[in-house]
Amino acid sequence: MPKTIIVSNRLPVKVTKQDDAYQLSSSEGGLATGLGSIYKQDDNLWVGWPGLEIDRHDDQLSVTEQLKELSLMPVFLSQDEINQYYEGFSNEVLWPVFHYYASTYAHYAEANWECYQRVNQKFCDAILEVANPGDTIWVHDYQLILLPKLIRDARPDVSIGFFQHIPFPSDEMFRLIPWRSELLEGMLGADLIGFHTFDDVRHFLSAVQRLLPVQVSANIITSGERAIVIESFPMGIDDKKYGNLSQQPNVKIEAELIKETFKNQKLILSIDRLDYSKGILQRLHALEVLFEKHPELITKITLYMIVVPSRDQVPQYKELRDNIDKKVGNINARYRTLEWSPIQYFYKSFPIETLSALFSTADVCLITPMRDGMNLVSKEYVASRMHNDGVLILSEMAGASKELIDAIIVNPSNVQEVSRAIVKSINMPKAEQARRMVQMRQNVSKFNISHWVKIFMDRLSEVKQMQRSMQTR
Ligand code: GDG
Repeated sequence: MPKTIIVSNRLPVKVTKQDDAYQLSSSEGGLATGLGSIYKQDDNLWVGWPGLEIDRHDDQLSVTEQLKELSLMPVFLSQDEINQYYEGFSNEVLWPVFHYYASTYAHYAEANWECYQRVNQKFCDAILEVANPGDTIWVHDYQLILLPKLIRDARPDVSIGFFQHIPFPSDEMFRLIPWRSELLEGMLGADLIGFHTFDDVRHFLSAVQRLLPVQVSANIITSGERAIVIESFPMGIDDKKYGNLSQQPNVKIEAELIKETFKNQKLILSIDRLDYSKGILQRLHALEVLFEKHPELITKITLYMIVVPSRDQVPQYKELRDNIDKKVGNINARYRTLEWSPIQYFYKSFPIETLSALFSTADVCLITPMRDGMNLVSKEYVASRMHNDGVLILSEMAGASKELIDAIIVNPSNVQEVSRAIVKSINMPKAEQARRMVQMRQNVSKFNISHWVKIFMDRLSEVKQMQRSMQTR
């Protein structure tokens, strides 16, 4: 029976080493939950890096056995490979260029590109050990852009889907990359290529048209004998999980505590990974503008800002972290009173129950990335608002803004506009909050993660059938 293989850089598992033994616990992020209905069935499996360096052959064998029980198959990477393929190329070329930070952060090093190619080949070799003709392979994200072509060249008779979770930039930005054609050719090994938004699709099609000798007609690219379909599939979340979490007794107790602590204020929540694309400094600037223009709001609002640690050994990220520390310090020092601080800033991650308590308590959720493929936090806030209240302020640069059109949509660079949006949201009448939230909740619940997985997989099999019928004509 044909099987489905999911491939991503990281496996949906947390591997830790205690004494000399490796412990596994499955990490149920949104993607893992959505794809659980697929990779845990029959002979299906998920291929990826287990998340830490395991260099002894015996340890690799024992971890492989343990992972097999969970339908997971590891690709082991050395520290050098992680440094060059993951940090050096994926995060210092693809991430900055795809988020429009080419001139500030992109670092084009030939050695990292070579390693990126080698590691993509390593993933391909692992897949070829298990893939048979007729199987379906769904490759995820920018770390594995070359993989669809590598698999296609070795096994022309499989179905390959590729989904990119981060934006695809305008071709003016993309074509700066020295290895731009190889990257596009890599993706075109897939039968179906998906992005979060129609804008990403549009940018990808113009880059292909401009850089490769292929034919592009509407959203179909013809390359030799093959037709490749490019479409948008906005990713959803497990909405019921967030609704249910907010009703759990322990979460309700935590929510009550938060309410009590901030009882005389409007609580504004923001949650991001530490990244320059998330617009954290610009958001803080908007808060400064707000206090300058509206001194009456001093002591009346609190920004509860969670920044989840990420890559803070890398100089640019460390610098960003230092700048955030400094800016938060300045604002707090300038405006705080004995009983009140304008910003409650946390540089750490929290259990999902605490996030849920915050989501269900915050009067406003303020999400202002400079660029974001989708942004799932915005949808998690909406899914947690069981009483149809609360206001979402959302950057127009997040993919989610194309769906959550009842949010207050802002340009994150326009700090005046963001500060006005905060004033509007804290004064918004309950009836308007409800009208907007009901619409957004319907959207988040209808287009949830199961729906996303289903439409991508259904479309992939339709595309494959279309290709087969073209070949038999
Ligand atoms: C990439 C793209 C795209 C955050 N803090 C904690 C925590 N989180 C969870 C959130 C959310 C996830 O992490 C973050 O997802 P985002 O979508 O916001 O952002 P990226 O990590 O940059 O993800 C993005 C996504 O892929 C999917 O395609 O939307 O655009 O950049 O689920 O809740 N979870 C816990 N503690 C925390 O402190 N437990």
